[in-house]
Amino acid sequence: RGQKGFTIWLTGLSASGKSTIAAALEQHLLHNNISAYRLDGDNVRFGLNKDLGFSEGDRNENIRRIAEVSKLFADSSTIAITSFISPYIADRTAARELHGEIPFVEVHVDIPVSVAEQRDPKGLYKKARAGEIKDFTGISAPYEAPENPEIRVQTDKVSVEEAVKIIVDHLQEKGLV
Ligand code: GGZ
Repeated sequence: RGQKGFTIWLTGLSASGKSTIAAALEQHLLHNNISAYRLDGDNVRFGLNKDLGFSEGDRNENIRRIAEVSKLFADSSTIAITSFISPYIADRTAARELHGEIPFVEVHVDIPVSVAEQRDPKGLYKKARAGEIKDFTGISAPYEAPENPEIRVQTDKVSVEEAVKIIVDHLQEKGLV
């Protein structure tokens, strides 16, 4: 039986742990001979979407293009793992609708803003508080949490390994892997 492609869509604040979970999940799938490819800021925002910033309109377009690309990967029988803040419900809904029959697994990488701000691995929250970065998600730009995601992982409570297990268990339950 050939592998079926689909999309695992991570959403959450900066410093929530999306990229770390995405990388660990990708490794887990690859080690099990399941084709997976991760889309994140490093390989999308510096290339395909380097013309886009962080205004609401640019984020809408960022997410629209990422949804199109993830669908192409899913069409090619690969599991696309996307790791972007994707703060607007309407954009994530559009991404889901674009996928049509292709499964779309939304994962809320959930963390209180206060905890993300304490972590602040890149000092971005500090800069946002100081007004040096404007429109910063959670501080001066909105984050619209998913109302009904397939999966929610609370990264102030579970480890990366536990988060990966929660996601993989869900995929197995749904017969996706
Ligand atoms: C939020 C910003 C901003 C602003 C730069 N707001 O922690 P990071 O650094 O590595 O991840 C954040 C990343 C967010 O890009 P996305 O493409 O995921 O955003 S969206 O889905 O909303 O389009 C952060 C950095 O870029 N960054 N400026 N103003 N995050």
